[in-house]
Amino acid sequence: MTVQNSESPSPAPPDEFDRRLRRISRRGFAVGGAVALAGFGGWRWLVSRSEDSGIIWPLRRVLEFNEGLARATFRESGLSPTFPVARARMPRVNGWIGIDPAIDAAAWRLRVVGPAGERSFSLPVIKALPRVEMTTELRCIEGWSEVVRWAGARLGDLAALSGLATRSGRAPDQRERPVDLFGYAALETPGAEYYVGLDMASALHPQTLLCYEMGGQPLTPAHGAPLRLVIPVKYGIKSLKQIGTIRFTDHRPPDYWAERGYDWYAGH
Ligand SMILES: Nc1nc2c(c(=O)[nH]1)N[C@H]1C(S)=C(S)[C@@H](COP(=O)(O)O)O[C@H]1N2
Ligand SMILES: [Mo]
Repeated sequence: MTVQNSESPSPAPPDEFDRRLRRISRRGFAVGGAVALAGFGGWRWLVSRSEDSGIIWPLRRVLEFNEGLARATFRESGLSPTFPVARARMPRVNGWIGIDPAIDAAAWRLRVVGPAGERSFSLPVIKALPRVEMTTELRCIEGWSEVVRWAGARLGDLAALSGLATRSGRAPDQRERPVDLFGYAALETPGAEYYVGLDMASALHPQTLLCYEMGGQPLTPAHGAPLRLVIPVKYGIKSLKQIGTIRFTDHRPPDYWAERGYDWYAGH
């Protein structure tokens, strides 16, 4: 997995110089992120937040989430296998449930809902989150699989930015504050015709992406534009295309294919 704009876990405890460098690069990301968000109307909201250790708090939460992730994936255990980019193909279009092929990406918003309230995010704001590229296998329960090159933002980073995935509103940290997390994430298409439920650990997995590119190209509506999920630790049924809403909840969400006899968890 190629991870850009984010720190990778380092095996040795960092010395003071290293620590300073990390602090600087964090600020660099925070400023870059703020500038990118500002261009898309998020600036007023951002600057109205109080600052926490010099960094505007919504961005600090994303950084906190990445720190938690670096600790949790220290040994890189539990990662889905990745492949050389040259192995990647475009998969067939599989499943049109809930998809509007004529969706207006500029008017589209991702709705994020939690017990504390809701917020919506435009595509440029999601693209301003740290970009993650990975080449993983899409496995369909129908028996076929394809190696696919993806790019997007981590669902965990969006969860952190929204402040809606935890009781406290802080960044999710599965190791340090597990009881702070809600139990599940529920995703659905804009008209709610297709819907999937995820346990929170899988939703926050570092390879679970809100994907806006496949095969090095912008996502097409058939593959779920403007934004789809890709969750390589699960079968393809969970990789919901054309996301409308993400809801964080303590109640196990309904799931389209689980209601039709497939395993709710759908891990492989
Ligand atoms: N909205 C929506 N998302 C969906 C589906 C669907 O029917 N509707 N099918 C799922 C299934 S079964 C698979 S295997 C993958 C296929 O993704 P692809 O069309 O990009 O190959 O999308 C998943 N996401
Ligand atoms: Mo599938």
